[in-house]
Amino acid sequence: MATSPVRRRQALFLTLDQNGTGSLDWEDFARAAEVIREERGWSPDHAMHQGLVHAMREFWDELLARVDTDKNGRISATEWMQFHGSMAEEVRELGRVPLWGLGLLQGIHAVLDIDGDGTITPDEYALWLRAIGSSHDAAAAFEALDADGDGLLGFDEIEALYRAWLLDEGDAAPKADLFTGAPA
Ligand SMILES: [Ca+2]
Ligand SMILES: [Ca+2]
Ligand SMILES: [Ca+2]
Repeated sequence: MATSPVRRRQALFLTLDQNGTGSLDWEDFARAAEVIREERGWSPDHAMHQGLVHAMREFWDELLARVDTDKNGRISATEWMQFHGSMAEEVRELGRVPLWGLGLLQGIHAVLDIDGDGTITPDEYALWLRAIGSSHDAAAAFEALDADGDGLLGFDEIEALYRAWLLDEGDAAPKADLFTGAPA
């Protein structure tokens, strides 16, 4: 059962809305950061925790600037679906993520790179999935996502995986959902 891009976008929204308010807000990301902090045993003032919160905050601010069209500080399901629809159009036309979207991609990479060393390991990916409350098999998803099989996700891979997440369907659909780890 292959997933469609629209379903993936909807599923990610529901997964990220951790506090179940029907919209995305900073609290959803702050919760994820807390889960990671507790699992890692970091104190609130630990440099890695602060670095991760900073990365999440930057990503969230960029997301709000791009997606929160009514400027109420929250992202509704409608805003979310409209944003991804227009991003998909642009990526399809250009064959790559437009320059203005690279900040968002860097933000995604920085959030998944939990220790901030520039690469995403299977362990970091598994922690991300737990932090957003996803119970999918992280190891299987990572193996499907790591196209060159070097055991890491680099920025170039994230860009390609994001394009596939955004656009590909049918037989070309990604074998695993980049953000939620769901199998195709
Ligand atoms: Ca809004
Ligand atoms: Ca890392
Ligand atoms: Ca890789």
